[in-house]
Amino acid sequence: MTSPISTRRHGDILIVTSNNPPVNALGHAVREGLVKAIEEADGDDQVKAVVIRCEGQTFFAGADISEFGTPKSFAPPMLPQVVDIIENCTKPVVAAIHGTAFGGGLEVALACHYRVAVPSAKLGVPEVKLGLLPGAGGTQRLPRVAGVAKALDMAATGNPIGAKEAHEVGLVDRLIEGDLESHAVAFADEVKEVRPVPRASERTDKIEGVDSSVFADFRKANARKFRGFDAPEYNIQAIEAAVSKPYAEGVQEERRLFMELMSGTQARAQQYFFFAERKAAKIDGIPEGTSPREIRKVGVIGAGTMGGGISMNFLSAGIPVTIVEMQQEALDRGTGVMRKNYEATAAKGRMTPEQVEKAMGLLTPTLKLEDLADCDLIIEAVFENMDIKKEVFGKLDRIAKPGAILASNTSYLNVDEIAASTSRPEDVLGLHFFSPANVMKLLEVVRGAKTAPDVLVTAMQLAKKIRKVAVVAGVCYGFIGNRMLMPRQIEANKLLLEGATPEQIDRVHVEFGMPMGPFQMADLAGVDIGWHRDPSRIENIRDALCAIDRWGQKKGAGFYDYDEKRRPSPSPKVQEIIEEFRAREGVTPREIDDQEIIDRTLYTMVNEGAKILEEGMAQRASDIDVVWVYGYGWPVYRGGPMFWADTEGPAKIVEGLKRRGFDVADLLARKAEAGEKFTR
Ligand code: T1G
Repeated sequence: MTSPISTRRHGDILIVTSNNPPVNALGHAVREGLVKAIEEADGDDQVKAVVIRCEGQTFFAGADISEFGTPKSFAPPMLPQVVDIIENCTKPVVAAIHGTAFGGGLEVALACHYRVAVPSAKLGVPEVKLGLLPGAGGTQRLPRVAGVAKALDMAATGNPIGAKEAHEVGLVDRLIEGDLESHAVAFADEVKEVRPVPRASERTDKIEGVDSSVFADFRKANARKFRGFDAPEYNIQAIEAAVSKPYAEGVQEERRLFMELMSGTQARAQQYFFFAERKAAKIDGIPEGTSPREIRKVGVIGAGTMGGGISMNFLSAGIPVTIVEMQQEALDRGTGVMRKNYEATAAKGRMTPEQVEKAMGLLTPTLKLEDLADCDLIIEAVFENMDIKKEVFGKLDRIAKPGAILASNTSYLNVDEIAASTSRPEDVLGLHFFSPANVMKLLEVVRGAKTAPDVLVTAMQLAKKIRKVAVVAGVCYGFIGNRMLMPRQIEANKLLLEGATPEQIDRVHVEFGMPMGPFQMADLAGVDIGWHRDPSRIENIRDALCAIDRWGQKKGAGFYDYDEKRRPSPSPKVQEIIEEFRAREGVTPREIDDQEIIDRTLYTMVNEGAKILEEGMAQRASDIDVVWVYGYGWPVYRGGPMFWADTEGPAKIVEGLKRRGFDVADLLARKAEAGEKFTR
C-alpha cells in the first residue's frame, strides 16, 4: 500500500508531503510515514532542513476520529511519539499550514520548530468538542508558544483562531501571501543553519510567573458555558500542569487526563455526534449525480419573527431576498427588526457596519406577491393555518416561474396537503426553521411524497451555504422535533396536575443537561402559542394562565413570575391555579419522584422517536439526535435522545414505560428484546 506520506528534495531542503484526503487525518499510515520521513532527514547529511506540508483542502485536521476505539488508534507510532520525533529532529522542521490545522494537526505543527501559514488558515484544538483534550503534547506546547490565556481559551472552548491572530500571539512565525510551498522552502532555507533548533517544549518564557488566578478567573467566566461538560475542566487542569510542572511531568499529566476522558461516556457521545452531524447531510434514495437547482434569488412571504429571521440567513450568505407583507406597517416593522438584529450583531463586533449595509442592501421589501415571479426559491412563513397556507400556495403556483422551489416554514402541518394546492407538488417541500431563525442552526427539510430529488439536493446544499445543519424529515404532524416534543409537554402538564411543580419538572430537565425545562421553555416561547384566544374557555392549566394574561416572559408572568431582568421565580398564583384545577378535576396530589418525571417526559420521547423511525419519518436514529441537539438544546455530551436510549438501555426504557402504562413502540420493544441498539 502506498504511504500517504511522500518526500522529495528541493536543494538541501526535504519536503515531506501528506496526501490523505479528505482532511489529512493523522491515521496510522500517516503517522508511520511522518516518522520515516524525519528519520530520512536525520539520516541524510545533505538535508539541512525539512518542510512538512499537505495536499488537498487542508493541513492535518487532527487524529483520525474514525480510528478511535479501534486497534489502529493504538498502533505505534502513536501521535505523542510522532510529535516527539519531529521535535527532536536535529534539522529545523517548518510546518506549512493551509486550511485547518486542528487538534493533532496543530500538535504536529507545534512540534515543528517553525510554523508558516497562509492568512486564510485556521489553527485550533477542538478536541474538547469531542469530549477530549489535545493528547499529543498540545496542552503543554501551546501555552509555551501562544501564552497561557490564549491556550486556555483555544483548548477549553475548542474555538479556532485565524492565522493573523496566530501570528500576533507568536503561534505562526510568518504569514505567507502567494504559493505556500515555495515560500515555506524559502523560509526553511533562511533558518537551516539555526542551532540549537527552537523546541517549544523547552520554552518557559510564556509560562513563568503566571498567576494561578488566571485559571480561577477563566473557570468563573465560563462556568455557565461549560455546565455539564467534563472535558473543559480537564483541559484547564492540563494547562495548569504546563505552568506548575516541568514539561516531562506535564505531558504525563496530560496523558492521564486524556485517557480518563477517552474512557468516559461523554467522549463517546460527542464523537458519535461528530459523525451523526455529517451523516445527516446524506439523503437516502437519491439517484447518483442528481444536481441541485441554482438559487440566485429568494422570496420570503411574511416579515414576522420567522420571515425576518429566515431572510437574514440568505442576506448574510450574499443571496438577494424579496420579502412580502400584506400591510406597509407590518413590512416596515419586519425590516426594522432585521436591521436592529444586524446592528446588535455588529455592536458585539461579530459584523462590520459595512457588512450590515451589504446584507440589508440585498433586501427588497414589497407588498406585491407578483414581485416573487423571478425567484428561484420562495419560502412561505405566514400564520400557522392550513387554509391560509393553501391559499398562498395556490397564488404562488400562478406567479412563480417554472422550476422555482416552493417551500413552507410550517412547524407541524401536512406538506403534502399544501403541495396538493399547486400544480407542481414535485417542486414543493417543507423548510422548517427554528426560532430565532437567524441564530438556530437546525433546519428540518420536510420531504413530501412528490418532492423531486433535485429539490431535496438543492435544499441540503443551500442549508450548508446558509450555515444550517439540515435533517430530512417525513410528512407527519410535527415532523421529527415537535412530534417528539408533544408527549413531553403532555406528560409535563399531567404531572403538574398529579402533584409535581413547574420548578421540580424543570429542575429534573436542567440537571439532565437541557438548557431549560418544559415550563421555562413555554414561558420563553409564549404560553399563548396555539391558544384558542377565548378567556372564558378554560380546559387546562395553560388556558387558565392565558385567560389572566400570564403569557410568559413577554408578559412578565407565565408558569413563573419574572423580575425586570427576566429572572424566574416560583409563582404562588400559579400554584393556586394548579390546586384549583386539581380540585376541579378531583385529583388528589401525590409525591412524584424525579425518576417518574424522567420516565414520563424523556422515555416517552424515545418511544416517539422509535415510532418515527418505524414509519420512516427519519432516515436514521442519528438524524433524530441531530434534530434534538441543534433544535432543542439536548446536551451533546449525551449524544441525543436515541444515543441516550442506547446508553440508558432499551430494556430499561421499555420497563419504565410499561410501569407507567404507556404503549411501547414495536421497534423499541424489538430492540429491547434482541438486546440491540438504535445508534450503534
Ligand atoms: N478524522 C476522521 N475523519 C474526519 C476528520 C477526522 N479528524 N475530520 C473530518 N473528517 C471527515 C468527515 O467525517 C467527512 O467525512 C469528511 O472528512 C469531510 O469533513 C491526539 C485526539 C476539518 C474543519 O476535531 O472540524 O486530534 O462525511 O464534512 O465542513 O489531540 O471536518 O465526507 O464521509 O466536516 O470542510 C481533532 C474535525 C481530532 C477536526 C473540515 N480534530 N474535523 O470541515 O468537511 S481529535 C477535529 C472538522 C485529536 C489529538 C486528538 C472538519 C474540518 P464524510 P467535513 P468540512
